[in-house]
Amino acid sequence: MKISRRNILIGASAGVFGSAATGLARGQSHEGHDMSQMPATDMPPATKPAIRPRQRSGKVRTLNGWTLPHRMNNGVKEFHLVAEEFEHEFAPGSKAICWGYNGSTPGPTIEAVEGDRVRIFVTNRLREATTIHWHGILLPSGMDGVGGLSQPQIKPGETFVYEFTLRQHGTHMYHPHADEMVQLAMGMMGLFIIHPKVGEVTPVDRDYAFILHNFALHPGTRRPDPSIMQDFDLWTFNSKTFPAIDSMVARSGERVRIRIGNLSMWNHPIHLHGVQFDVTGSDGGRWPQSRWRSEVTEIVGVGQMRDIEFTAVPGDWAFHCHMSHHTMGPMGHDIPNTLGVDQRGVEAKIRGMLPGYMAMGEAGMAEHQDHTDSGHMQGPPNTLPMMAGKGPFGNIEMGGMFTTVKVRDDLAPGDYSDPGWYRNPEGTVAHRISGDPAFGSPPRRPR
Ligand SMILES: [Cu+2]
Repeated sequence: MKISRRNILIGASAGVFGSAATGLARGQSHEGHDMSQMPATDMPPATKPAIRPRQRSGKVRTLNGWTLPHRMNNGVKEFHLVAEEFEHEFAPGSKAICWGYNGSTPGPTIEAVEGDRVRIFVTNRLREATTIHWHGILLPSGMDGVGGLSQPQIKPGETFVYEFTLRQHGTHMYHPHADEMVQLAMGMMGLFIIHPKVGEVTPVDRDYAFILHNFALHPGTRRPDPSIMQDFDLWTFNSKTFPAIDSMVARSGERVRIRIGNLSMWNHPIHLHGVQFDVTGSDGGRWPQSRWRSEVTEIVGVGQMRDIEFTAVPGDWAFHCHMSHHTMGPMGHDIPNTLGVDQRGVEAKIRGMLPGYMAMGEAGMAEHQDHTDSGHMQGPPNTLPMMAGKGPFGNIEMGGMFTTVKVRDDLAPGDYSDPGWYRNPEGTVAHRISGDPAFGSPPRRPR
């Protein structure tokens, strides 16, 4: 295996999940009980709830995530989710104590097929009550998971069982409907994907999925702040920020679907370069082709799901939220605007008191990445730089809801490994032809 940053990341998270598993084995209340005495429906699917495997399974590729294994029990698909606390890394340099399921935020993706009967055990290992709402899924009222309304809360230490038959297909989510503001802000969410029973008219070759979210992790703190309503500093795809978000790879000509859910506190206009994509589905399932829309940006509103599909064309293509503050990492809010301000005098004075102080921002903010990358300017502990990521031509200057779609002619079908940077055909890259600001005679609007 080639050693890459991504491999190292996966290795690091395996360590985290490994210790979570140890904790589970110790604390499982049913461990050591004689399970043969219990009625089948009360029996959890495994003595230990699943933790993230190294090899991902399932037809959907959950960005930076994984699919929850199930077991069959008399024709019923059984899953086991555990609500719990663990340490999560947003990107190297920023970790927090988060809440989620089975050791991860988002929790593992549940995948099933229309017509399946599913039984889902939910164990609460938090210190407060929770429930799970199956967002967008058609089911009996008592299985809807709204604490107090459709069921009693699941108290700490308890396991509840949900059971229903899937009567639809589409891209769905699960999340708590108990102390929602806190539990969502801490990272509790997951994808629930239901494949159609009969195959799809236009099949897809690659099927990616992720959830948009936001976290408020104040400098130097270890837990997201649930009271923040707007000024978030971590804008995430599946609880990761660029450059820690996986690239989505495909072979030229393949049909790619990206399923996007939104459980954040903002709507996000999601933009893909290089193609016009079709918006083909939502929690309402895959739409009839007559309803597909050709777009390059699609707003995914809070609580909504959108599926987009396109035919892959070779290149490295940016894929990001179009709200520019959402593609950048933690930044000071309400800072003075230094654009156009000559700060040399101030800098000299402050340097007298604070050696190494450096004024910045007179011409723009892009210099920020050079300062933070080189290490001579460092943010407070446990914060990420606002701009990060290196490409083949230099700094990418992004840090939040940003990743790339990498399409190659020579990628084998089913190969998801990162192919490196695109090698542009000769003569197809923008390049410098002058270094003179007075170059040429461009027309200017007369004043
Ligand atoms: Cu956004």
